[in-house]
Amino acid sequence: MKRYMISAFTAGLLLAVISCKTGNNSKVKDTAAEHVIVPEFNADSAYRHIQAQVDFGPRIPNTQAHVECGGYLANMLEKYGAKVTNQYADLLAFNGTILKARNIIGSYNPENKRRILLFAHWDTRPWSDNDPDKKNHHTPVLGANDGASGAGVLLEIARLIGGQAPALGIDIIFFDAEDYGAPRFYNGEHKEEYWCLGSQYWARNPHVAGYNARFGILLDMAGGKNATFYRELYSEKYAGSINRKVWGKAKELGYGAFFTDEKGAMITDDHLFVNKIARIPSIDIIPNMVDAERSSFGDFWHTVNDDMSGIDKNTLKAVGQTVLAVIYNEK
Ligand code: AHN
Ligand code: ZN
Repeated sequence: MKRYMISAFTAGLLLAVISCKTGNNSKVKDTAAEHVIVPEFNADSAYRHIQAQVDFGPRIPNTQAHVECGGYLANMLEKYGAKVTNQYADLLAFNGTILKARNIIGSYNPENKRRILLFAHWDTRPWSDNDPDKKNHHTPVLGANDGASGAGVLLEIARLIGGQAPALGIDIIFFDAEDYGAPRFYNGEHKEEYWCLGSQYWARNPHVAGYNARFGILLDMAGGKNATFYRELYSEKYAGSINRKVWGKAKELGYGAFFTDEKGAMITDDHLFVNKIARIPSIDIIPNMVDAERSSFGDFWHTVNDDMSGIDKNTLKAVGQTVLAVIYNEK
């Protein structure tokens, strides 16, 4: 009887220890469930996606290189597990040219109503009209940074989403015909609506009826050496809290030198039309230098020098990792 009581006592003690342990374990599990795992952005992979686009040559609407690069971007999104929608449209440029445009949309978890929109333009400018040498003004821009960088970073993000889905549905859009705005040497009207033709078209004709997203992030020229990202002013106006979220996350990750906590310029870009027409609060990550002498975006901008030598993997990493951390932390 005594022996039985002792073993009952031991068993009780053992149970207490076990339950105590289980208690601890479940506590650990709870915190683990709250802690999201953000994938590691691979800047080498993003760089290769930029190189691949540049290797097609300038991606000007109505050219063979443009058709081929569009195929590449759509194939990569598909390879990385996105549901791909191609939006083809004839868009009217400032000079009467009809542009055979193609917006390329990659959707993850399309049935999820809670969504984030990531976008970049993929076309390149037909004129280097900001080049210091006037004889280059009719030479197309190669667009390593102005065009390929944003799409390259987003393709790397697509690869990672394909491997590990975040809580929200994600749409990645490569907008066409962003950079066909009237050149400086054009004597006619210069309207802001001559820029961003692809995003204006999509905002009026979303790929899904009644499309909405919690917010949008545009990457434009987000891969250059010594890039500094100021909080762009249309972004502040339409989506100030998203600016704060992104700049805060960048600082937390140690990328505060790229994402300086200061206001920048007001820039007509794809996010303006996503804000105004589609009414999705959207920001622009763009290196807008407020007091720069010749160009507010850097010396490469709309010149014949926008090639791979201006691309910096450190910038790609800072931008890519920050955007990933933001989207994986949304619930
Ligand atoms: C203007 O220069 C008005 N907007 C700049 C938009 C742009 C051109 N982004 C890349 N290329
Ligand atoms: Zn441009």
